[in-house]
Amino acid sequence: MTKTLEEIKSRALDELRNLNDLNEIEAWRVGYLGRKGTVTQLLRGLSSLPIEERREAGAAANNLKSLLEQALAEKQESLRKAELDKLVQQSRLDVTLPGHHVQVGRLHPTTKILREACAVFVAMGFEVVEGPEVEWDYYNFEALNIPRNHPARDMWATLWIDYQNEAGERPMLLRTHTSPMQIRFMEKRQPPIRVVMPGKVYRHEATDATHESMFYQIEGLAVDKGISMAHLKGTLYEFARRLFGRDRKVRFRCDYFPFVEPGVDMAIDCFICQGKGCRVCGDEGWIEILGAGMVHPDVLRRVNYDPDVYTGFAFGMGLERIPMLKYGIDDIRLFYSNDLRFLEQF
Ligand code: YSA
Repeated sequence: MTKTLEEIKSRALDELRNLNDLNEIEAWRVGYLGRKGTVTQLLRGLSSLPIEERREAGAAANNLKSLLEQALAEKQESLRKAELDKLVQQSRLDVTLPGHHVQVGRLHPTTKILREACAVFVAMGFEVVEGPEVEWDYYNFEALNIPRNHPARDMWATLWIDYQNEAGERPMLLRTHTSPMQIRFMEKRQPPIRVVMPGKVYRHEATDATHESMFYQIEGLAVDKGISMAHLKGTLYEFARRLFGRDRKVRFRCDYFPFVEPGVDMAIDCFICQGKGCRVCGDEGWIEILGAGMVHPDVLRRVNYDPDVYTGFAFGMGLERIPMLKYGIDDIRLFYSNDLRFLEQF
């Protein structure tokens, strides 16, 4: 019996030493220590031995069982550790590998020019204020001398909000210009006023090289005693000089807006054709950047300012047209088509 146990022991330990895989080890366990395993069978067979041999053989067989169980536990542990070491080795940070390229964002060209333009006005003593893009008919039209059914409404192809009041009217819209901010600001403040009010505006119109259906405007307003057309022209000339440089030409022409009297528009000579006429300027040689004028006395009265005491000038400029003129961008639609090849140039 002792000889058999010694043979089993050395065979089992030899086999176990050469195993390197958890599945093989499990098969080894079943073969020796499982329900029908060699050692288990041996223990079961003890009952057939004579009583005097049984005790000694039983102790020896149980010792063998414990020894094999311990050898098994150590082997499993060392294999698990080896596997873990392998995993750690594989996932170790290799600082010599090339890194991932992180794309750095930048400001959109509209944001840049908006900040640049506002900074010029701030340097001239204007403050900066923003307002709502969804607007009431009253502020966008009525308070600006453009009542319902006034033909001037056709100048601003309007996107109306699908909301009806009790009278069955649709009084809400996406603002077509930043001019409603003139009224909102004057309702809240008293002269002297010097303010610029930038923001998005929306028009239901076909797009082309110089027209978008969503674009930015900067509204300007100055109200005080003794403000004249000379202040308007001086301010806008200075703005153009600071943004475009001394060499660009500026043109003022009479224009009509119901909320000013007199009204003008201001244009800069076309950067592409130098005033000769091309696709971008529509063969005019000039690109209009803003409408302006002296605030109409009725508008002043509407916000309870006395037009015999106060006068004011106002302007509304298309923001995207400024970088177009400054950097020679020949299509306004590039600004909002999210093409990185364009955006990365700024
Ligand atoms: C006029 C007098 C004032 O006292 C104050 C403001 C104004 C401007 C008026 N509110 C207005 O919106 N006039 S406008 O329709 O001629 O637009 C002003 C400027 O916005 C234009 O000169 C042009 O530069 C730009 N613009 C107009 N439609 C555009 C556009 N830019 C891009 N896409 C469009 N569809």
